[in-house]
Amino acid sequence: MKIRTLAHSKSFSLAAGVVAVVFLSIIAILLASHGTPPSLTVVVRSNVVPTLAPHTHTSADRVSDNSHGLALSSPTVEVPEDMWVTDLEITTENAPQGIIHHMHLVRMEDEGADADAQYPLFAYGQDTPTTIRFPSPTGIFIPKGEKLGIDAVLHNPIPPLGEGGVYKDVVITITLRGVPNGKDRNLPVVFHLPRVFDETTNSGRDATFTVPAGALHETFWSTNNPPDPVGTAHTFVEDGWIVHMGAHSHPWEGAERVDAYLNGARIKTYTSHRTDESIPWSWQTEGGIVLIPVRKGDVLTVSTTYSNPTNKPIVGAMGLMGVFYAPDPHSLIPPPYAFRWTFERWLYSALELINVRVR
Ligand SMILES: [Cu+2]
Repeated sequence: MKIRTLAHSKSFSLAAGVVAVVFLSIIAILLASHGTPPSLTVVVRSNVVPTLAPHTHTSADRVSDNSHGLALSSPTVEVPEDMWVTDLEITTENAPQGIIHHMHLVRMEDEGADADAQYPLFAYGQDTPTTIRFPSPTGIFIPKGEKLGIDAVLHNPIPPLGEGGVYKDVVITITLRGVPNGKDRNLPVVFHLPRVFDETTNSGRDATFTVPAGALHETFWSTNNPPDPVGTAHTFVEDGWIVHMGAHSHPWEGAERVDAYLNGARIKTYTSHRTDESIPWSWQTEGGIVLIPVRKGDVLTVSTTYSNPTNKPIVGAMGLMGVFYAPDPHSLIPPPYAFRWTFERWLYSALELINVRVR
């Protein structure tokens, strides 16, 4: 009995040792894949808004209308060295976060350029998370000397639609944290913003559409008509990964969901909820890291679903999907990713075959 126990405990301690080694290896791999801590920081601060006043907002108003939204830009910030942005953070000074309707980080090609004309490197929406982190080995690559700026619209309707206070000296900021060249980031992400909008009433930069009176779970679609200057739908020109997604809609105007589709098959759904039930305007739409393999020629579209129980149309509804895409999975990233890409692509193709086309 004694001997058996001894033998048992020996094999047990050997097994425990093996388990411990495997466990520690997994931890080490997870830590390694988490990436080098950020060592570079660039902060872009908006111009100061001396007084942000509240206003009344109805279903007949758009955020982009004069006296509703307040357009805001920033002084230009020059990036001092090549930088791989690993995470982003949006903050507000002297006002609650909810006063930002949207904020774009843009390239200012020339001093004094019209920021609104630039395609954003990143877009934040009122209901989207205030921080973003990119999975290693991806990041936003910004070369030394790049000039960055903010292109934002503040919106401060009175409750229950928004905060509606009077705020002095309001500033909004975006903080970029990252690492220099030669660290563990080598796969640059590109931002796309497929969106739903009504081509008969606007160009897509405004990106609004009308929800008819009495609409019940009505779905509105992005178009897929080339040319595609503002990304109403996106056709991928290379194999790659979608590595991060998030959505913006107007749950306070009856938005129920935003869906993304690859070649017509739904790949992602975002819904909104209040972060604080006692605060009617505290809407949050979750977003985050995803790993969705895409193939050259795949088409990404978006839809959003609204209900409008009132007898008046809602003219400023929105539905957008922010997507970070990393091209070329084979030559730049480590073999396990390439293998996974091939496997998951095969899986997606199989799923597409059996999926009921939704469009
Ligand atoms: Cu909006």
